[in-house]
Amino acid sequence: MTSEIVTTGISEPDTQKIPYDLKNFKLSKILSNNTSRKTVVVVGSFPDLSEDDLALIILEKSAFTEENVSTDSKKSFFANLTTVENDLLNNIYGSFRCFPSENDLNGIKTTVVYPATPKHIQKYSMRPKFIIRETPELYEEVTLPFLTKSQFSLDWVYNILEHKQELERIVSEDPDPANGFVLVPDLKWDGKAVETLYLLAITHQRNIKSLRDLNASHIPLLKNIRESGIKAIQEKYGIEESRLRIYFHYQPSFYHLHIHFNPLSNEAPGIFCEKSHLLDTVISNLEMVSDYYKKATLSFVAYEGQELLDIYRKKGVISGPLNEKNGKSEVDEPNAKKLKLDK
Ligand code: G7M
Repeated sequence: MTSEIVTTGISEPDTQKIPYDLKNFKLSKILSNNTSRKTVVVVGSFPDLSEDDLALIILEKSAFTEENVSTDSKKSFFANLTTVENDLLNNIYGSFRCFPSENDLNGIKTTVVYPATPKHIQKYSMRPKFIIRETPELYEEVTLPFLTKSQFSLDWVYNILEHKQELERIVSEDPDPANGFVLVPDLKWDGKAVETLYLLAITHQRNIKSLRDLNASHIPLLKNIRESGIKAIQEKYGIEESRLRIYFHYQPSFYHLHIHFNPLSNEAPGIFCEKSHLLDTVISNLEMVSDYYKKATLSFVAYEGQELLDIYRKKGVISGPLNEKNGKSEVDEPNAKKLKLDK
């Protein structure tokens, strides 16, 4: 197997011009506000750019790094306290609101999708969830035709593979067309605290949509991603193999094969058992039965309002009323002009 690992730097600020000014954002709706994850998702617009295009913004308070609390570091919380407000003092207990001056301690990870499609907005809205037990027949009859006609654009994936975007963030790359992949930080990771490290391995092969398409011929690819990914992470971030969670999502949001890497310390969204499939288990299943994922019933989660859920409801697989908005196809258009938002 030809395998070439190139380790480059990450988390250098991107020097591209930002096409919108966050200060001009006008809020239309809060889609979700997760107090334990300290994340809020809002939708609105940049009226200076367009009245019609919608912007989806995810704000997330950053996790602490060890440096943030090290009293040896000039960047630490303790070295940078400007204001300490006293909330309560009672016996041995004290509660304060502290305001550090250092930017690193106050950064808010901000993810923007602009223009956002109705599908993006639906993805981040809080809705009831349902489990769908997808047999191989249901995959062929229902899921596959649906995802073929209606899926998120893969342009961002091809931009990474073709070195058009995120080049400076690449952690390692194996250019082999059959077994190669690119390892990059996930959009969700701020590139700072290794405790919340989140990398994605994206295959150079473009014809594997998801776990469902895997068979024994892909074992060398999967083992290469496993071994080379672990090696690169160990070298660059000092995280041992035994501390890594390496897995697929089913259903994924993007139908080009990719594998998630994060340390166990990162309780990343989507690691719950109805969504994630450990790479080791997938390899082992394929070693035992070469077409395991063609034969298996795979359960996945669908959300209220998702067109796929309604298609399954029409089939009688899931009960519940159909969503009126889903009478028509859920198209991945570049703007969301038709979307009506309640204020
Ligand atoms: O659920 P699924 O397995 O499809 O996960 C896709 C992952 O891709 C998510 O964890 C996203 O945060 C990540 N992602 C999505 N986009 C649009 C980008 C992107 O443009 N760059 C990077 N590096 N990751 C992305």
